[in-house]
Amino acid sequence: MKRFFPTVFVICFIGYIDALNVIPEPLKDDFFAIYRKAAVTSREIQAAPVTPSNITFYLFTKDDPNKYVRINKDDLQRVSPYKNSKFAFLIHGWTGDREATWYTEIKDNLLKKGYAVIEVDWKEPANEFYYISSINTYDVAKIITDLILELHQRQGVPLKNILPIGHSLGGHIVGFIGQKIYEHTDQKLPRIVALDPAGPLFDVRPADKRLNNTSADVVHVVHTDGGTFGYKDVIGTIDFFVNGGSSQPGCKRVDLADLKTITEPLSCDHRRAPFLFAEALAFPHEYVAQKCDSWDDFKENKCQNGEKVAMGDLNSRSHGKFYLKTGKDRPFFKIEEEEEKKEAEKEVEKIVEKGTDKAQDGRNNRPSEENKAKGPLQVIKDKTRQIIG
Ligand SMILES: *[C@@H]1O[C@H](CO)[C@@H](O)[C@H](O)[C@H]1NC(C)=O
Ligand SMILES: *[C@@H]1O[C@H](CO)[C@@H](O)[C@H](O)[C@H]1NC(C)=O
Ligand SMILES: *[C@@H]1O[C@H](CO)[C@@H](O)[C@H](O)[C@H]1NC(C)=O
Ligand SMILES: [Ca+2]
Repeated sequence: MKRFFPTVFVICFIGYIDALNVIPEPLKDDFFAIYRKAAVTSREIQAAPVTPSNITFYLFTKDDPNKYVRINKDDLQRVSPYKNSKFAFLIHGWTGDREATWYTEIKDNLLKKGYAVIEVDWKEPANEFYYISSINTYDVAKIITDLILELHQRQGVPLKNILPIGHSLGGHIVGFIGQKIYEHTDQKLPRIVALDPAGPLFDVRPADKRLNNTSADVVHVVHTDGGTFGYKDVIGTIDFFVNGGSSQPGCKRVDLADLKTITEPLSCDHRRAPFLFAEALAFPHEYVAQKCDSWDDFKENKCQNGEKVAMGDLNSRSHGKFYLKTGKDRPFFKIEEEEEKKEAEKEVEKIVEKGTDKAQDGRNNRPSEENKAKGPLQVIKDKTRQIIG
């Protein structure tokens, strides 16, 4: 694994490097810098080994949502009184730590559902250059798995009560945990949750070297930044593509040709995933997704009879691609009327364009400059007026 050095990627990223020179100063530490860091240092850096001392586990229970006890695989006595509850593990991503802002929110929502929650801090291995942290995920997963196996074998916690939830690189860690549990016990975890699992360097790995659809019985995936920092394609057994899965309302588009105009973190889309999931746990009825083949079909209401699943439903056994829309501010399930109207206008524009394409095929007539200037909504209104008199 450690030999799997990304020399190839370095060459591929030369193109990005030029673009990165224009990144504004405040963003230099952002996720995007992974490409440059990987390129400059791939031959100079030796990865430090990951040991159990690099990973800290904080146990929270319903008795006091604000108080934790630290546990480790050799000291699980504090867990005994809770051995009949479900256990969720929260696992952050690159450059993260236990202060990850989403931990508290998901933890509190899960405590209310009767879970005990273990916040995992793997900050040292997570704060290396990206490609090294991405390789560290495998060893981090091994150490977390060792603790889960102790919980299971010594404390009698059934594997069906274990729920790993990871964001970004943590999304692949939960996959490796599921696979390792299966290797050790011949049993699969019932569910793992990957929140915008990392794309860079993983999208070129074969399926057995990353999260995949056999990592657990249900591999529950939320996509928010596919193609940039997140994994773009279907990777689980149930994949939720929020707002299409690659860009989120209220986040600016990442435009490599025009990075100077960007003032917010480039990873806004990517960071949205755990907060959407937190809300989906608290308000399951506000996060109902629809099974559909594509975002375009979903937007054109072609899947209205399709199956519906709540994104926060931790018991669903459904398979496939699911789509839903959200708004741009918290709570994200609120979609402003203004946004809806814009969306609707865009849709109409498309339909009108398609219509004129068809018209061109048949009669070779182009949309008139006059109609273009009016805008699609007005054109439709005018046409309707003509028809109904
Ligand atoms: C893990 O901890 C050891 C000692 O505490 C340290 O030397 C090592 O660099 C750490 N590993 C990583 C990957 O940070
Ligand atoms: C998923 O990864 C595991 C572990 O590497 C591998 O055994 C399994 O075949 C992979 N599943 C798929 C569908 O590729
Ligand atoms: C996993 O994905 C592979 C292809 O990527 C597919 O052939 C297989 O049916 C999937 N298995 C499950 C359990 O979804
Ligand atoms: Ca994006």
